[in-house]
Parts: sequence; C-alpha cells; structure tokens
Amino acid sequence: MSATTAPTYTIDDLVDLDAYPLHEPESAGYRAAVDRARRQLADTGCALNKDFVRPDAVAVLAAEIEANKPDTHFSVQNMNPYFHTTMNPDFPLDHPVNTFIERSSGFIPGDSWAPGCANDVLFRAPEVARFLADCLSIPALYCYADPLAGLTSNILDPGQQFTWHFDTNDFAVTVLVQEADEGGLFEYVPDIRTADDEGFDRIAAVLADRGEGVVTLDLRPGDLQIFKGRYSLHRVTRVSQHSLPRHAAIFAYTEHDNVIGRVERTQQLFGRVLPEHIAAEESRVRGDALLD
Ligand SMILES: O=C(O)CCC(=O)C(=O)O
Ligand SMILES: [Fe+2]
Repeated sequence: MSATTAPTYTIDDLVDLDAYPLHEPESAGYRAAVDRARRQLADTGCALNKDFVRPDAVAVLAAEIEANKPDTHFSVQNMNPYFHTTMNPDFPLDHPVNTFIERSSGFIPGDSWAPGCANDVLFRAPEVARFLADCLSIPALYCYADPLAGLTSNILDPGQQFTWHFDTNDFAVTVLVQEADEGGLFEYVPDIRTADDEGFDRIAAVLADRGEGVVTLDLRPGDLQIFKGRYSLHRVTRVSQHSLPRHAAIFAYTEHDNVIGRVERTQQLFGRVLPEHIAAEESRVRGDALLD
C-alpha cells in the first residue's frame, strides 16, 4: 500500500469479534448475541448491541465523520411526524398531521464516503448484514440502494434537535460515534402504530409532551442500535448550546434489493436529488397505505 493510498478496513478491524463473532455464525457466541437482540426487539422494538464497534475503530469512524462534515446538508424546518411541512385541511388543527415541530439537523450524504473507509466497510460488510437479518428474524437484508440515504451520518450541532417522526424504511441501524455531553438523547415509543392503525391519539399525546411509554435509550459511542422506526415514533432531543455535537453513523438496509428514496424526502434531507430518484419515483410500488 503506497503512502497516498487511503487505508481500507476489514470487519475484524472494526467489530469486537470476541463479543460479536460475526465470522462464526455457527458459534454459541453468535447465537447468544442474536438471541439477546431478538429478545430486545420483541420486548421494545429496539436492540442495543453494546460496544459492537472496537474503541479504536470508533475513533476512526469519528475522524471520517469529522473530515466529511463540511459536506453536511443542514436544514431547519417545522415538520409533522410524517416529514410533511404544510397544513392538511382534511384534519383538525390539533391533529398530529397538523402538528409541526422543529427539525434542525444535517446529514452527510452517501456519496461523501470514500469506498473502503471504515464507515463504508462497516455498512457494506456481508457479515454485518447477515447478523442484522438474523437479529430481525428475516431471510436477508440489503444495503439501501439509495445513493444519498444508504450510508449517512446524522449531525446534530449544539442547539439542534431531530423532532418526533417515523422512518420510511422498516429498520434503521445506527452506530453512535460521538455523543453530546448534554442533550442529544434518543427517545422512542415502541410500536405506537401498526400497518393498519395510525395510532393518532397516542401520537398526539407524545407530541404534546404527555405521552405514555416514552423510552430513553442508553446509547453510547460504539453501540450498534437496531431500530424498527417505521412503527415506533422517535426523536433525538435538543443538543445543548454548550455541548459537543452529536454524530451518528446511520446504516439503512431494506428487505428487498434495489430500494430507493422518494424525491420529496430526498430533497428535504439532502437538498438535492439524483437522476436515480426521479426514475424510481415513476415506477414506485408502495408496500402499505400509511401516510408516510
Ligand atoms: O441519529 C439518530 O440516532 C437517529 C436519527 C433518526 O431518527 C433518523 O435519522 O431518522
Ligand atoms: Fe428516524
């Protein structure tokens, strides 16, 4: 490797393979890790794989995010839990559809990462995808094919918050890389809606800060979080003005191959769309009838 070649990483550089033997899926250690995650997912819709990333690798992930941070697309908007920003006259004024709260955060887009960098290797490693699929009890997982939203980093600088929302993808996988020292907490309400019940009353209560069942996750740098964000309302609380920024690596996977994001959402989160997004919009087949 020449001095000018960027380092490339392998899974054993990045993951604590003693605690999470991803390379030995028949081992007792692997089964134990999968069983623990399955129990957590069944109980709360969220599996927390503590210290999944090796401490020295967390520092590499952090340095890559810091280096790519100038590419962050920051945006501030008042949005409802479905990422909409305009009133809908079909619903009452105090309805969740017409409740708009500040989201002020940024994303480093998928096309910022050098292939072979630590964030990219961790996201694309087949061992990681297999482990995640096993934890989720599904046959296989594919990297989200979206060129901007597949591998991202969610950036919350001091003063910023990511308000209550649902994800478009069924599962989200997050590695917290740098925690805020004040604020920036991940909060969620497990399974507040289902594919055929929007759960508007429960959601309205949470948005009004009198919700039931809000869980604050004990998420620390290096932890790998598996989260069912399509049905669980969630947010990142405001990072205090004097805090360190909060940086998380977000790995988006799908159950089907070749899934790509909506034009409107992509524009909202990344400030631009690519030709792939426009082409996909024309041939889209929806999996459910939820608002979004
Ligand atoms: O930064 C996080 O921990 C998750 C943020 C989030 O919910 C999202 O990006 O959809
Ligand atoms: Fe989310």
